[in-house]
Amino acid sequence: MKKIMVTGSNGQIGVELVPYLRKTYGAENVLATARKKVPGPVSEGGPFEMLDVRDGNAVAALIDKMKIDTIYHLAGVLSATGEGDPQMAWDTNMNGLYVMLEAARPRGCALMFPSSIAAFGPGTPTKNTPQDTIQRPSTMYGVTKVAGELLCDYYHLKYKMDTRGLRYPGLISYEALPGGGTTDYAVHIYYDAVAKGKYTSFIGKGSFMDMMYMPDALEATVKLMEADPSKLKHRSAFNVSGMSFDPEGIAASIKKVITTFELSYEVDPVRQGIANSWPDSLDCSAAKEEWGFDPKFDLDAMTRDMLVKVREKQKA
Ligand code: AKB
Repeated sequence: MKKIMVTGSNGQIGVELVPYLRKTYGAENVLATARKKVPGPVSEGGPFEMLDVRDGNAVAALIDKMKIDTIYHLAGVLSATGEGDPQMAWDTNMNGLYVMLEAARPRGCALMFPSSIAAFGPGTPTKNTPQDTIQRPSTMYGVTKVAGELLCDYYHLKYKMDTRGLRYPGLISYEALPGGGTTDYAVHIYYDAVAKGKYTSFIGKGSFMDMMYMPDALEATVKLMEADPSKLKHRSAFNVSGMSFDPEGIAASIKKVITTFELSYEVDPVRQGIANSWPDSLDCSAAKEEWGFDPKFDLDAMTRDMLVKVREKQKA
C-alpha cells in the first residue's frame, strides 16, 4: 500500500483530499501536514504533523519516519494573496517546492504538484487554450506556477523522479472556503445566494474562467497519480477543467433554483486584472487522452449540489 504525505492539508483542496486519500488507501497510510493543527478530520482522522514546507530537515525526517513514497504537495499561496505580498508568495511557493523536491529525490518519492490556470498570461490564446502554448504570466503566483511546472519536469528528466501535476482551474467546494484566490467569487456566490438571496461580485460581467467541482478535482488528482507512466507524454502540468463561465452564467444557473436571486457588481481591480490575464476556457484533450480525465459535473449539476450542501451547512 502507498504511504502518502499531504502538505497544506488545511487548505480548500487538502481538507477534502486527505479524507479521500484515507478512504482509498487506509487512514494509517496518509500523513496530513499543515502549519497549524486545526481540530477536525484532517488532524484527527489519521496521522497528522505540523510542518513548515520550507524546513528541509523536518520534511526529510517525516518522510523517513513514515516511510513516505508519494507526496501531494498542496502548500502554497494563491493569486490575490500573492499579489499582496509577492516576496512571501515566492518564498512559500518556490522555496517550499524546491525543499520538497530535494527531500523527495534521494528517497524515490513521487510528487504531485498543483499548478494552475495562473500559469498562463496575457499572451496566451484565451479560447480552448492548448496544453502546450505561450506561458508568460503577469502575476507572482503565475510565475511560481510556471517555474514549478518547469522544475518538476526538470526533476523528471534529470533524475527520473516521478513528478506529476495538474493545472487546476477555480475549484468550487463546500467543505472549506478558498482563501486569497481570484476564482473564489464562484464559491462565495453560493453562500450568499443561500444566506441572503443576492451576491455582489468582485469579478466583472463577461469574465470567463475555467472552474471544476471538487469531487471531479479529487478524482482527477488521484487518477493522474495512479496513471500508467508509460502513457504520460506530459508530466507536471495537465490542463483540466469541468466548465467555463462568467458571473452572469453562474447567476443564471443559481436562478434556476433560487428564482429571486440577484447579482450585482463591485469589481476589485486587482482580482479583475488577474482574471483578465487568464484563459477563458482550456483544451483538456491531453489529460483525457493520456490518463482518462473525465469530469462529471457541469455547471447546473454543480449548482444543484452546492446549494443543497451549503444550505445544510448553514443550518448546522
Ligand atoms: C486562484 O484563483 O488563485 C486559484 C487558482 C485558479 O489557481 N483558485
